[in-house]
Amino acid sequence: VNFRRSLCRISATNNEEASAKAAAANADSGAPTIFDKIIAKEIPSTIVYEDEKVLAFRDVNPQAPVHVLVIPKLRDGLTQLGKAEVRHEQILGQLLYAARLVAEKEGILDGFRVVINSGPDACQSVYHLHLHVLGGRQMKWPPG
Ligand code: TR5
Repeated sequence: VNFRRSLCRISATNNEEASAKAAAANADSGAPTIFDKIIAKEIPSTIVYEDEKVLAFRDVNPQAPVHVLVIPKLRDGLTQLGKAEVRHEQILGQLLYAARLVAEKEGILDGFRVVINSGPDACQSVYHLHLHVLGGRQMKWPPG
């Protein structure tokens, strides 16, 4: 797992010690994350879509011309998709539908990708469930 995790890019640092610390800090501890501060608007973000349950904002490190994160405003224990429970069914559907609204707003309905990284082997770095909506360029398959 550690070997695989080292393939995940952790922030912009290539300092090993800092990377190890960042990885430890980013483990799924259930602690509040940076996204709580974005939801509370204590940290600025570029909001693309918002409703009662869902917030969508631009990723700070975009991997495509359009790269938007769609998150539940209430995390409710949903730190990662791998921990979803039946009570989360409704919000999971709402997030996916919001991803489609974002794609329409961003003009990428001709082709876009929705990605959820769940857990360390998938390089999840923020433990508040989020969908990545990516588009605006030709996407490749298979993903890395
Ligand atoms: O790696 P996973 O799937 O967990 O995705 C987390 C995403 O959050 C990455 O694509 C990051 O670029 C993104 N991210 C991290 C921060 C951040 C952000 N997007 C917008 N604004 C952000 N702020 C203010 N702070 C971050 N640490």
